[in-house]
Parts: sequence; structure tokens; C-alpha cells
Amino acid sequence: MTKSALQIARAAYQPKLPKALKGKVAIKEGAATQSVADQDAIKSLFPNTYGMPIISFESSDKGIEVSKPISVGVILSGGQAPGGHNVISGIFDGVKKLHKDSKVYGFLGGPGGLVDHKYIELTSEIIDEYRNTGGFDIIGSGRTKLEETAQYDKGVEICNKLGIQALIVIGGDDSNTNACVLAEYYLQKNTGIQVIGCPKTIDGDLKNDMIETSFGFDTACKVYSELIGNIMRDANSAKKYWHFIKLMGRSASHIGLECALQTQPNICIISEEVEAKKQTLKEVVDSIAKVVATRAAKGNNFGIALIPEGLIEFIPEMKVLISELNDLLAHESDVQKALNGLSKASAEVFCSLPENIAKQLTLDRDPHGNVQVSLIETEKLLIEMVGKRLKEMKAEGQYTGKFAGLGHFFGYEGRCAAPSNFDADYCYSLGYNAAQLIATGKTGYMSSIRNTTAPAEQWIAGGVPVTMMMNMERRHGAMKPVIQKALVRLDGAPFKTFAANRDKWATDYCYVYPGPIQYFGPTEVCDQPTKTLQLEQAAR
Ligand code: FBP
Repeated sequence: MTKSALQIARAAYQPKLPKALKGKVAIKEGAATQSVADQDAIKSLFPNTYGMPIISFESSDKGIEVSKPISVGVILSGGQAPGGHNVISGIFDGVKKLHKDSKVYGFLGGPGGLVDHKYIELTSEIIDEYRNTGGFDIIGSGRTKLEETAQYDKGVEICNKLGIQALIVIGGDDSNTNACVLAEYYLQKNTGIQVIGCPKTIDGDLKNDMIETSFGFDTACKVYSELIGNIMRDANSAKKYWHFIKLMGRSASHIGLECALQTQPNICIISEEVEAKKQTLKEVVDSIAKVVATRAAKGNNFGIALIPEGLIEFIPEMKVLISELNDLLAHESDVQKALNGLSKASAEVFCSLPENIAKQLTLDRDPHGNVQVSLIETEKLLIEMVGKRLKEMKAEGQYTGKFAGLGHFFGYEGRCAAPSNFDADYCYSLGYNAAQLIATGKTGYMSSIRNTTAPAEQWIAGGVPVTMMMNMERRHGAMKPVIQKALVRLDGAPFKTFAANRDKWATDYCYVYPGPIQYFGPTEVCDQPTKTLQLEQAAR
């Protein structure tokens, strides 16, 4: 296979590990933990994996030793995120270091591979082909939801057949929730199979005190910010278009916020703020039109607006509509019949939407019952509605400019980029660390690497019980235990920094052009973590 010059050079990159993981590793256990909310409910659902201690690793001469080889099964779950291959190479190197005859199996096409017994053994030849590359193509990913005991039992069958003692699920909040359910079940059934999770998602919404960031967020945001910067230059050169750029991120607006901090656009909508202020769709449109008119008054009939993919679900009237549709469509596949069940208010909202957007809202849900927001063209909806509003303003004498809107959607462009140095190091460390969790017999834990704004050498390695991150939420019309999603905090440093600057960015010339990710060169160019992480850590 022909390789690019960068691919060849990048294959030789040796990801950095925290000092604690470099030599022999000793385990330190902290105090018992509890879930972030709904403690009684979570405890009763996870009697074996609730309350376990937080774990940290330290380098020590009397470190963990294993007497026999370790066999591990790896699953990539959900949307691609840069660095997945490095997690797997970290796992591989970690178990091989513990015992040279250890084996890593990869289940093909996501969690479905475990159930259908589709797998390959990952040899060093295969692993070496994928080090420091983007994508999940080493074994593929999928969104099959592991939620039935029959699926768990099929997993036991294949693990016993291959001698697998532990599964590592590399996934987002939903996949890690399922991994924890699996860990609990395997303990209850005395299968001897451990389950460890790794925090993945470009969306950045799987984070908390112990998980500082999900992998892939850093690289994806850098790719989008490069593209936004390029469009800013174009806009500022041609001075004739308003670019409405929708950015991936199923629910939370972390990606939009991070890209705004990196590029300083004229407008960036933060869904969580829209929800907190209970803004209607009309109010969101009015606020955008106001900035367009203010810029036009200064002769600037161009600009950049960042729109988070999940916005539509945070606008109160839309949220109610979508939640009703989710429940109705979970029980009724005939869309027309399902629509008849809408409340009067939601039916009115539904009818007021442009036909294409209304249709997009009724498309198939993902396996977790969520509406697939990446398929909803919010950027086009806003261009259309802002255009209409500006016409009204013109008629009222409040606007004299020209408005030509162009829509973009950046999502898939960033999910498989070659991981930045940060993600390459972070992912490799997460994987290597997961191997230590397995060697210490842990299950129901997520691999955790902290202190990530410091040089990698000083990162803190360990494990956090997944039950600690859980609360009860309504899913598919019923209350379920799930990892609490981390939305943008309006009292957090990243949002506050954005809010303090956005009025200036709206009207003045403040664009920043981050340029492409750099893999080789000075550390201030190549190794910077996201602004979100830097601001959050600085505020601690
Ligand atoms: P994960 O939560 O599984 O990491 O996926 C996130 C995501 O990239 C979202 O940003 C996006 O809405 C969704 O996946 C798209 O899903 P698909 O790849 O199935 O089109």
C-alpha cells in the first residue's frame, strides 16, 4: 500500500508515557467512591461494582508482576475518534511488557463482533501498521448496543474459547455505561472476565474530575479550527458571504466552544446557554440577525457563525418536540401514526418548521434511541430564518446590508485525522494504563490519565470506577443508569472566557488562523492541549 511521506515519518513516533507507567508499576487504592447522583438506585443496580476505590499507579521496584500471559479482547465502539489505534497499540505494548506471550484480540465492527464471534488476533505486524494513525480501521467500529444477557453470554462463550481474561471497551458515555453493566454481569455470574473502559469521543462530553478529557477531542477541534481559519481568511478576502458552520458534537457544545476559543469567530452559539436562557428558535435567529445587521452597518457584509450540531435539541420547544418524537417512534415505526400522538404545542412547532427539517427530525434513531442530529441541517435552517428576519428588518429600516449565507458542516473531516501529539501520547497512555488495570485484576473501571496540561512525564495514571460517574436518566421512555454527560458549564472558565470576548469578536477584526496540526517542530506549536483543557485546569 502506498504511504504518504507524513505517514512514514509518523509511524516512527514513540508516544510519551507518564513516568508512573515507564518501569514497574505499583498500585495505590484510595477511599470508597459513590455515584454522582441517585446513589441508592445505582448501588442496587451495581451491587458488585459500586463503591470501588479510585486507583493510581506509581513506579516502584516492587511493581505488578504476572505469572502467566494475559489475553485481552478489544472493542472499538461508536463514532471514530483520532487516537483509537494508539489506545490499542498501548494495550498491546502494555500486556506484552507484562508477559511476552500475552495476546490481544480485536473484535470486528464494534460490540457486534463480540456477540457474533468475529475477531482477529492483533499481531505486532498489524499493530505496527497502525501506530500513530487516525481512524478505527484496524478492526472497525459499530454502534451495536450491548444490553441483553443473551449478548453477554455470547461474549463469555468467545472469551472462554480464546482464553480472554479481559475485555477493553473503547467508547463514549453510552458504550462505557454498557461496559460497566457487562462488568457487573460477569462478576455476578462468576465468569472471571474483567471489563475495562477507555474514554473516547470527539464530542468531549465524557469528562469529569477523574477523566479530564475524552480522546480525539483535541485532534478533531484542531482540524475544524484549521478549516474555520481558512474560511475566515476567505471571508475576509471576498467580503461577501456569511458562513454558517455547523460543528459536530451530538449534544454538548464543547467542540463549538473550543473552536471559538481557537479562532474567535463573529458568532458562536452555545446550546447550553440557549437552554439556560430558555431562548426560543426565534430569539436565537434574532440574536444572529442583530450581529449581521451591526456588522453590515460598518460595511461588513460577511462573517463567521459557528453552530453546534446539537443546538436543535436545546431549544426548549424543540427539545419537548424531539423528546415526544423519541418516545413515540420507540413504539411506533409508522411515522405518520407516531406524529398523531404529538401534544398540541409540539404539533404546532413541528408544522412551523421547513418541510425538510421536519422530515429530518423523524428519521431513524441511533441504537441508543437518540435523534441523529448530524443529519439535521441546522445551519441551513438558520440561514433561511436569518435571511427572512433580515428582510423584515430591512422593511422596518433597521438593516441596509446584503446577506448571502453559505452552509458548511464539519464533522467526519476531523474524526479520523492522524492524532495530534497530545492525542497520540494520551491514547497510548490510556491503553498502556488499561493493561495495568487488567494485571491488577480490576473490572468495572475506566482507564484514567490526569494532569494532562503538564508534560506527559508528569501525567497521573490510574483507574476510576465507572459507577462513580453514573446517574439515572430517562432513555427510551424508561429510567436507566447512565454515565452523566458533561455539558458545557456556563460557570466554567472556557465559557466565561468566550462570553467575556464575544461582543468584541462579533464586530471587530479578531480572527485567528490556527493552521494545520503540526507533528514535528517546537513544542509550543506541536504539543499544546486544547484551550478548554488549559482554561479548566488553570481554574482548579
Ligand atoms: P460517539 O459519541 O460515539 O463518539 O460519536 C460522536 C459523533 O461523532 C457525534 O459527534 C455525531 O453526532 C455522531 O457521532 C455521528 O454518528 P455516525 O458516525 O453514526 O454518523
